[in-house]
Formats: sequence, structure tokens, C-alpha cells
Amino acid sequence: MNNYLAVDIGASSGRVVWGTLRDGALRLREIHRFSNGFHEKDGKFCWDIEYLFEQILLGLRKAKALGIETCTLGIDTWAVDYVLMDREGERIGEVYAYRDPRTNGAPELLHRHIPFQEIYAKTGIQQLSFNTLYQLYVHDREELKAAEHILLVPDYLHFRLCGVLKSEATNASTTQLLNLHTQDYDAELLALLGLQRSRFPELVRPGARLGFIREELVRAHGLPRCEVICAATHDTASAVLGVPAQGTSWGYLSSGTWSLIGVERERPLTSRLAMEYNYTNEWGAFGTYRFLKNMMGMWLIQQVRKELGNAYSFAELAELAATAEPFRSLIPCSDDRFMNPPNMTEAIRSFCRQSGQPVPASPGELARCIFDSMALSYDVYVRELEHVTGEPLKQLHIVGGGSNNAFLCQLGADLLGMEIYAGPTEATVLGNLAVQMIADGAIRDLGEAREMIRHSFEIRKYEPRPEDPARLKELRDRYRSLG
Ligand code: LFR
Repeated sequence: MNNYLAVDIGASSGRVVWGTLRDGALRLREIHRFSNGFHEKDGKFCWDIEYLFEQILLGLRKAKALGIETCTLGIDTWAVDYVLMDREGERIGEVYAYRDPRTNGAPELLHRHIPFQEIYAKTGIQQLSFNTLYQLYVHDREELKAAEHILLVPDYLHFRLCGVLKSEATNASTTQLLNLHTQDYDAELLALLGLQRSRFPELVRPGARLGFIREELVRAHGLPRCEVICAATHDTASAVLGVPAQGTSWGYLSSGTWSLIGVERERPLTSRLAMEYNYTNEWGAFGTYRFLKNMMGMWLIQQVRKELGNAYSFAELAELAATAEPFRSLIPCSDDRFMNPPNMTEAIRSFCRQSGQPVPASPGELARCIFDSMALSYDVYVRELEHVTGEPLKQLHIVGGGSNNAFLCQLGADLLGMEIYAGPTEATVLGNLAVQMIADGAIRDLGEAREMIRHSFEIRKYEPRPEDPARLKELRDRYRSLG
């Protein structure tokens, strides 16, 4: 029996999970869980990359203590953020977090040199001001000049573990620097940044075998003998692999700190409408593309919960929301003002105040405002998605932590008038493991992996309850009018 370890690090937490295949079922055991978050340092918002690396080593040590002597390992993390490294393999400067406000206004500056339409035609990537393209554009020139290598976070962690320099394609596509036509970094965009192609390692696809963890690390930390395999290193790419769907006409909603809503396609879609709606074509594993859009996700409630002194669990906040008055106040969830405000509760209240709505006061009212608004934005985006692809969706799969929120899942089903399948929570870990298992020959292909996930984990079905069409229209109009 082979041991597969998934390291999955999101913006708010990370885990090391042990996966095995037994009697045709996939089993998971969480070995190590740790918190994550960016912190402010000298006015910059940064990730603590050394801490994250230590947590991986700690997880591996725990794996060894559980009797794992040999294994494969795959890493996935959030996207777009990068590490600069010099010739000697030393990190240069801090690792900026994508919520750092330094990229506010950066797209407008860059678009003076190249219009967004041209960038979109090349890359098919949605405009988000924190994309690596814009981050590098405003990065300190001296630091950038000194950098021999620019590595996305998982690529850097791979390097630290096994000394191999590669650029994993699913994550690299989120840089907004990959050209869909040449399938490599785009020369013109690199030239605009003043960077040579050699600063970025060679692209590799999920499933590539990177090598074994360095002997000195194994000895110094008491680690298992572990081969690093490139997972789909962008967490969203892994999450979508882990969607237990069958057939056609399904959409997904990967619900974590972000809500990523979209469909899987075999070809990118870069039509004018796709650009206007700002849909992205992120590269997936096994020749797929994720045609999706980012919307603000659990970040809103995570922040409010923190500001309530962590006095309520997420489940309690959902229960309180369920008893609060519905659709009393709404916010445009994905508005920039909610990206990284000094105080989320205040940002929500002040929006409601300014837009003449009742100001949510209690925890239940705040949670209700967030969940109502999120469910309404699912509706807006699913309608857009159907319009732009010309293909109606029959069902939506919600995976990730948000799939546990029964209140929000039901609300989504009601507003969308569509069946929602919720779960598994650990889709990202499962997608990460699936790539390793396929690389290993233990699973044939993605279809088999999804089938196995479907049979191994509980998936809850939410049927839409009838809604009054006039009320639905009123709600949609109200939500769209928020901007
Ligand atoms: C989700 C995610 C999104 C990406 C955002 C920033 O965790 O990876 O896909 O747009 O974080 O990296």
C-alpha cells in the first residue's frame, strides 16, 4: 500500500494529510494542521514563508512518527504570490501577500503600455490587481534586478525540499504571464517588466516527478524517504480536480477564503463577453482549463468572526444568520472596499449606512447580510457563466470548507433554482492526492479519481425550494443595483 501526502496551504490554514487507497476507497488522515495568515511588517503585508516551510517539515516528522517510511508528497497553495531568490538560492526580501495594497492602481499604469484587451487575448486571465504581472510591475526595481529566480510559493517550497527549480503550469497561469498560444511565458509581457525568460524556471505539468527530499533534511529532521511529485500546485486547480462530478453541464464553486465559481473546459474561452464579464482561463491538470471568476468568499465572515473575538464558531454564525431577518441589508461582496479593510465589520456597516439600508448590528444580522449577499452573487455569476458559455448548468458542486455551511448551500439552491451538491470539504487535498495517484499508476485517470471521491465521501444534496418569481426578480435587481 502506497502512502501519499498532500500539503495544502490556504490563506487561513494549512494541513498535511495522509492519503491511502484501500478496497477501492480513498481514505484521508490529517497528520498536521496549522494556522496561516499574512502579517504587517514595516507597513507591508507579508507571508511568513519560513514558518510555512517549518510546518511542512513538522508534518513530515509526524508522518514518520506514524510509521510512514516512504511516501510521495504533493504541495498546493494559494496562487499569484512569489519569492525572489538570488544566485546562491537565498531569498531576497519578503514574500508579499496579494492583499497588500501596493497594486492598487497598478493595472491602470501597466495598461498605458499595453491595453488589457491585448493581455487578455494572450493570457485569457481575468483582471485582478494582485495578479503576479501587476505585483512584479510595482515591485522594487533593485530587489527585482538582484533576483536570479522568481518562484511562485509552491515552486519555492519544492526547491527548498528537493533543490529542483521548476515552474508548475496550473499556478504559473495565474501570474497572467503565460501565453495561451505559445504555452509558455509571454515575451512581450516579460519585456514590459524588464525580465528575461530565464528568471522563471521551465514549466512542468502536474504529475511531474521532481525528486526526493534532500538527504540532509531527511537526516536532520527525521523525515520519511519522500519523493516530491508536482501536484496541481494552485489550490483551486487541485480543488476542481477533487470535484466529484459526473457527466456534463455541471459547475463548481470552490468555497474557501475565496469563492471560485466556474466550469471546467477543454479549451480556453476568450471572447469579448468573457473579457467583459472578467472570466479567467486558468490552466488545469490533464489538459483542462478553469473558466471561472473570483468572488469574495469566506474571507468576509472570517474577518467579522475575528473582530467578534472568535466568540462564535462558523457553524454558530450560520445558525444565528438563519434566524435573522432575510435580505434586510446587502453588500456587493466582491467590491474592492472589502478586499482588506482595517475593520471588516465597520466596512460592511458603513456600506449599508451609505446605501440607505438598515445597518446590521448583531452577529446574526452581520452573518445574514454576508450570506444573503454571497448567495445572490452566486446567482449573478452563474447566470453570467451560462450566458457567456451558451451552456445552461444543471447542477452546482460546492466543495471546500464552505460546503459545510448548510444554510448558505440551501440559500444558494433556492436562489439559483438549481440542485446543489455539497462536499467534500477536503476537495483540494483530494485533487492534490489524485494527481500523485495517477502519476503513480494507482488510479487510471481523472474520471476514475472523481468516481472514487464520489464513492468515498459524503456528498449532500440541496434541492431548490420554490421561490416567488416576483420576489426573486426584486432581490436580483436590488443586488445588481448595489454596483
Ligand atoms: C484561492 C486562491 C484563488 C486565487 C487567490 C489568490 O485560495 O488560490 O484561486 O485567485 O487564492 O491567490
